[in-house]
Amino acid sequence: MKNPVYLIIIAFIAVSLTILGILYKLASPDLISAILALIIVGYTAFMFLFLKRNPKTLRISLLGFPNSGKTVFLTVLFDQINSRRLNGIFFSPWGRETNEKYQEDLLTIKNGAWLQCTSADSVFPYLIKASEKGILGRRYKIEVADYAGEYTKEFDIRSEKWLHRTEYFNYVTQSDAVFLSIDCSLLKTAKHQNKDIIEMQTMENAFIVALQMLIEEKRVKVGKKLKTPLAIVFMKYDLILEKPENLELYVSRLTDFCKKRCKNFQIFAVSSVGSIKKDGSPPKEIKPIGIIQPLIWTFKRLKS
Ligand SMILES: Nc1nc2c(ncn2[C@@H]2O[C@H](COP(=O)(O)OP(=O)(O)OP(=O)(O)O)[C@@H](O)[C@H]2O)c(=O)[nH]1
Ligand SMILES: [Mg+2]
Repeated sequence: MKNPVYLIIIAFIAVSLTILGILYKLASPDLISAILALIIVGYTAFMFLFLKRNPKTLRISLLGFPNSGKTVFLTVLFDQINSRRLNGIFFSPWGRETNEKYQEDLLTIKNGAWLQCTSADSVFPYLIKASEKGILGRRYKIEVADYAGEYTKEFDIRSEKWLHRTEYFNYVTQSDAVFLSIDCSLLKTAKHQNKDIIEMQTMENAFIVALQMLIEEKRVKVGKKLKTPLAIVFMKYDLILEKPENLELYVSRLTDFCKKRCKNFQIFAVSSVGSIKKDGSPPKEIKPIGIIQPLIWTFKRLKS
């Protein structure tokens, strides 16, 4: 029992029961009832403060092939949610490491350069603090780890890493919500270029396998749907002139699977930076499109 709060609760109950035992012998029933009421009030107030102080942890896994835009997405997302009240919830990045990491990366992008691809041995856990309004409001700690896109190979049947049950596998199958990141630049060329058509199919297959594993791990019964919120996030939406509602047609096998097997499923079109420069570098001024919506939608479902 590592948490001292539990020890305090047990000690509190033990002392209360001892006092009650003594009083039972010495005092009148009215006095005992009054003391019992006081103990219950004290215990409730303590539990209330305990729940408020200890945030509930929610884990969102962000899956996406290399170069699909995950790290840029997290960087700009953290800048956008910083100290903002959205739908009655106060969001902010949590802790020094998270703040330093996203601010450093944001500066790189603002200075006109993209980020280096995430290396396979450097997983970074981005943390968000979310606090509900009001005296009964709870606090949440939301974790989104940024793994290198290379890891998605664990869900690619043609890869030698197929179903290697590493920590990434656990990260995906034990998460409370899932974001699937799809690169719109592939959609743009997929109609014409064989290489991109193959990459799209590989990606769809890998995502379907990952979802099957999640469904298995969450022990979803036959005929029932997965409750875990699932957001398909089309990244780099600035590159494509499609209506958001048409995007799912590019990955219809994946979206058909999600409609059939997932209860909470939504598609989002996101551009982390807005229109980029002609030479492919980040814009002078970052103007994200739809970047906070996946988080707000997911958080709402996780709370309910
Ligand atoms: N047009 C456009 N391009 C973007 C955007 N975000 C990222 N990119 C491009 O996508 C590239 C990859 O972005 P990252 O965020 O580093 O990709 P990643 O998914 O983290 O990749 P790995 O770390 O290799 O898994 C960037 O270098 C940019 O060229 C965006 O909002 N719009
Ligand atoms: Mg990355």
